[in-house]
Amino acid sequence: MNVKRIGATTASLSLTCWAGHAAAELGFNFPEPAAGVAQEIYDIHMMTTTIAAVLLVIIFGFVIYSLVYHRKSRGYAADQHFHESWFGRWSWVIVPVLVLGVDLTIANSAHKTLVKVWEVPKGEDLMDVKVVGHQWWWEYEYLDHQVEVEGQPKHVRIESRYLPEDKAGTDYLRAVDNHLVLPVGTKIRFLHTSADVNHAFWVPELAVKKDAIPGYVTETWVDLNREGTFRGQCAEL
Ligand SMILES: [Cu+2]
Repeated sequence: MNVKRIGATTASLSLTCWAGHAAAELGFNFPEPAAGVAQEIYDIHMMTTTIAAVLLVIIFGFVIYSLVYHRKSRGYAADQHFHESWFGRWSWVIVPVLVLGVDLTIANSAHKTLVKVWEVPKGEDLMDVKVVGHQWWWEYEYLDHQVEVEGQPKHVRIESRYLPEDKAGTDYLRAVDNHLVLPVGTKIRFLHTSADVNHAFWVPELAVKKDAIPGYVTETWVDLNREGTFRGQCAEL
């Protein structure tokens, strides 16, 4: 049995089982990622958004320019011979090829990352954490590892319940009493299941969202790369 001492570099998860306030944190963009794969997903999102924004400006610029400078009231008539020109013929090939090129650029990097999301890495150092959904709280258990969290009594099982409004303040329904503490720089596998109804384990900073279904075990994994407190919510329904 491996002993894992969790000391200086830790991240803690505060996950409530309450979907009612899923929009509690309304930011302009996705939250700053806290794991390697989450960073890749974020980068693809930024690349896609940038490509879409550039295309939007070019195409709208072209449309607006045409509307202003080539309007009927200025004496312009629709081109009846466009299809007879070289560009008129080949534009039906060139434009779809360019569009496909953009699509495949996005799809290629998205596919590589999707494989990483899907395939849980194997290895001795992989740390297993069982995550059980309950109405209305989460239960965590460190499997295979004795976990010693600095400054806390030694434990392997954590019951995590959301704090009442007077204690949680602005983080009401996002703050919990007991956090799940995890090491930075270690690959962690979450094994999800449920004790009652369907739940969904969701932590935006880790780009992890997975159904927790009674009688089934589903899995996700993360490789945390920075410290912090990351708040999640049950995303079922
Ligand atoms: Cu739930």
